[in-house]
Amino acid sequence: MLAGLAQDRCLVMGVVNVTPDSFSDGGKWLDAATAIRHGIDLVAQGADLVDVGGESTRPGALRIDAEEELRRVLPVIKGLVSEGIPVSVDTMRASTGRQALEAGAAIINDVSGGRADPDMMGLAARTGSPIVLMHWREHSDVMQKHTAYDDLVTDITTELLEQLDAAVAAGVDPAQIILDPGLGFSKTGEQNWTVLAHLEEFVALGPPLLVAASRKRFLGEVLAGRDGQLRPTDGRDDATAAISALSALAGAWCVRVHEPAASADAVRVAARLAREDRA
Ligand code: PMM
Repeated sequence: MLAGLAQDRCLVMGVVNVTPDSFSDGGKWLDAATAIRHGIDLVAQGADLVDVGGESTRPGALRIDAEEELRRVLPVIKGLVSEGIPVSVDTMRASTGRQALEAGAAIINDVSGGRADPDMMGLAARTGSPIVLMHWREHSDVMQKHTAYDDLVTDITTELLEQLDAAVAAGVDPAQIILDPGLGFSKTGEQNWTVLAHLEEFVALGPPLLVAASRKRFLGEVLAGRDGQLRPTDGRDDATAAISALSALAGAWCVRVHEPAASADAVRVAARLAREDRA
């Protein structure tokens, strides 16, 4: 059992972005009290845990400094932990991760998979904290210039396993590692669909798999109107829930979503269906 969370079905992680500029909810939860209330609401909607992040990673985003990141996330993590809510901290910085763990966070969610901060793997090793290692090539300001692959699924797998090997070499317990193919990070819209079509291969690597498609641009593209306009972010939650059902059926450990209600139902449907003998 990872981070004390049940594993009889795919889990649902709700998102609280304490940022002014995240692509779908930037600025909505910037004040700590509002962010805490939102996290509590996500759990009421069916989230099993809440992911708290202070640094936007949308394509083109610039980095903020460590003090500002900490100022944004720490009160929110403390507030949610005091409500008994399992929290993950979405950070690429070991210093932020350390303080978040001290404040009671249960999981480190590092979108750089340990590549951005050389101290991150050591932190996970020392604390025994579960850690999400996402497939990542470059920081958000330039990541979309790094979408060339010889063979998409093979290359992502190879690079993810390099990150996993680095973690284990640094002393991280393999049982505490979660992998994530990193939808939208150094990937084009088309490439995201290819990744989703091969989820079972990522599940077969062994570690629990996190899938985070929620509201991303490639969903806006597939839902575009006749005029070619992308479906706005707040109209992408039904498609997100569809991806949650498909991810759960493919064996994902967890889906990361902004609106948990429909995904919480979707993962239960998938779990029930998975129990049927399809021979
Ligand atoms: N995507 C975003 C943020 N954090 N974490 C993981 N593990 N995987 C992701 O794909 C991921 C993430 C960007 O989306 P947001 O701005 O809506 O939070």
